[in-house]
Amino acid sequence: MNSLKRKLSTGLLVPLLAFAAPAPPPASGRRPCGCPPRKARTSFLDVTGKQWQAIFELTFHRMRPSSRRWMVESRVGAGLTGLVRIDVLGVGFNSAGLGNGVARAPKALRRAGLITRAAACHEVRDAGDVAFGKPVPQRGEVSGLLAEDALTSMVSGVRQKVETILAGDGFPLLIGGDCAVLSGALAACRAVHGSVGLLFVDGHEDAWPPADSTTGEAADCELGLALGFTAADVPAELAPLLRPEATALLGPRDGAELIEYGINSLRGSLWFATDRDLTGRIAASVADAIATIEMSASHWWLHVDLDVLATGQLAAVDYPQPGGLNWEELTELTAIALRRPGCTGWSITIYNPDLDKDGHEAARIVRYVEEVLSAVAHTQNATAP
Ligand SMILES: [Mn+2]
Repeated sequence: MNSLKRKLSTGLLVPLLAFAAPAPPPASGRRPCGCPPRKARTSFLDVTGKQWQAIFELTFHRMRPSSRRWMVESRVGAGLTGLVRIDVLGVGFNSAGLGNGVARAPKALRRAGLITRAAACHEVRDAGDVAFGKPVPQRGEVSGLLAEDALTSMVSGVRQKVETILAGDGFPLLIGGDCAVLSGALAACRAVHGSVGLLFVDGHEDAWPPADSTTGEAADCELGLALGFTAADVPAELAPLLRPEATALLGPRDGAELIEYGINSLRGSLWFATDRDLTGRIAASVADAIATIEMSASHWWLHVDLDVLATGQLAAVDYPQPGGLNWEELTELTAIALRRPGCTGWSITIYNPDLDKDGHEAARIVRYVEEVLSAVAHTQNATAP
């Protein structure tokens, strides 16, 4: 990159055809013909600056198998392929209304070297922590949600910080806390990009109506609320903002529990694959999920609840279940997602340092982040001109 920059006259925007990557298979019959689309990624490099400024991804669809007419789809995105700076934002929020458990994760992961290890393969800035009101572990009378005031101030705080990061061309990496942090991230994306999609990777569906939740934790409910599937009288910060056709669920395995409690599953309402559905076909499944999301949303968020992993892979979570993915599968899945220009931010939630006295689980999570970023950086190096 540096030698390239030296060769180029400064002050010019130089279009560079980066590569032509094999495209994922068409996800539906909306394509003009059955032949595989061709993709090219064009980048404009500001040689006076330090970073790639934008990535334009072009997809060419032939109208008919032998036709000379092509339909061109273009998409502008940042994504990690854009060599943008990663801004790490801690959100030590525990939906149980407590200051311990998952609330301590950002501190524990920083202590385990998250920032420095991630910075080994990418430009990384520590954007600090989101401040929010003191949680009180009581359920709201109207919403049924625990620690409602702290929850709404946390969601607003995340939204503001993520909006600032996105407006500054950074790539937000949110470290929870639990899944309630997602509400603020989605709101920020929608405010900045106009609409938002979601690749939701979680051992649970997180779509309990708050009043029916046995715990009252917002982290049981955030996806159902974001989709507007659960009719609930909740604060404006948790209003629906996500369309089901722009949402994909990977790895949920709490179907039996939902049946037991009479809670509607999201299966059948949107793109959905349990841990078993994903076994042996991670790459194809993720490509299909993303292709589906991108039919409806040019920008989408990647949410990773670490309880998508099997307990044997990560035990430091509050709600373990049988089954689950292994680290290699989660790493592969995450790297595929982060290579997409439409991926606009990433959250990692649910690690509980109180269940990890010697810190070995924190070290493994940091290694996961490092391996993912290394895989993404490797793609960049292999494809950069
Ligand atoms: Mn979750």
